Amino acid sequence: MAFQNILLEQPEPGIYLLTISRPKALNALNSATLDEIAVATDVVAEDPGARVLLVTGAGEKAFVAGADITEMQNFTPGQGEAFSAHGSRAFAKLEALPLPVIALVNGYALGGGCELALACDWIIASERAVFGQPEVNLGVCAGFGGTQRLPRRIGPARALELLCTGRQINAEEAAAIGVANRVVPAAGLRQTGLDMARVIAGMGPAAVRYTKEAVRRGAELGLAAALALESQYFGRCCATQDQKEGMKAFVEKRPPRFTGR
Ligand code: DAK
Repeated sequence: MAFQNILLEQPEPGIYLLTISRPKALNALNSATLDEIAVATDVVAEDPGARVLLVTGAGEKAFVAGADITEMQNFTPGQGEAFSAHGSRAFAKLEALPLPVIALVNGYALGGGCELALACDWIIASERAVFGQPEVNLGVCAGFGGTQRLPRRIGPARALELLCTGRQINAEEAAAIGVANRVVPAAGLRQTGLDMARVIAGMGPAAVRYTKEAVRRGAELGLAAALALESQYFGRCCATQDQKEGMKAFVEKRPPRFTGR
């Protein structure tokens, strides 16, 4: 598929790599890029063989340096709200994919870039990564989910500090407060992502899918309802051939051969 602002590749069976690529603007997200992210997400969603999606930025400097400031500068209130909703829809699609979505943050992840990373299930940061929500310095609040996903990830007090000061943090601090899961050398970022994706792609696909759904949907519920949901998904896993195969393989002391059925 021909995209202008992103690349969608399949480096290995079941593993997709989405790269935001607008080098002249440090991969900033304009409307066209948001549309392409949504289309690429649909492509992954429609592939029954898809197991993991990795999301990264092209080049050495930026993951995504934010929403496109040149596009936003003369927005009317109506255009601003529509743009925010546009980004939120694209990111919600990504978040709702029935497979793990991992952000490989290779450089600046500011504003909408930080929000894109937060819409992914977890983040691996290169040691050169910089995270921040500098929107208040541009006279706007975060508009692609930052006021909601950042506090859910790191708690309201830490999130409010970053959102209200616009302070940028390095990879080490991002990992210490739970924005990123881990920090790796810049040269090893892609390989770390691929290695992790390969591990996940080797697991029972339905088990991984229900795990994500249980965590995501459960977070919206009270504990009792969330535990009931988990039991339901556990039961559904027991309807798969892969559950029989996984447990038989354990008993027979051999690696499982999952088929996705
Ligand atoms: N948008 C457009 N162009 C950008 C950009 C951005 N976010 N970030 C960088 N660029 C462009 C620069 O203008 C420059 O273009 P030329 O001058 O070469 O034509 C080129 O990328 C290289 O950038 P620099 O020359 O500035 O590179 P430096 O190494 O000196 O600095 C930097 C790198 C990342 C520190 C700096 O570029 C920077 O501060 N960029 C802006 C970061 C930022 O503020 N990001 C947050 C954007 S605001 C909402 C909807 C959405 C949002 C909010 C509300 N509603 C509708 C309510 C989201 C907002 C944001 O994300």
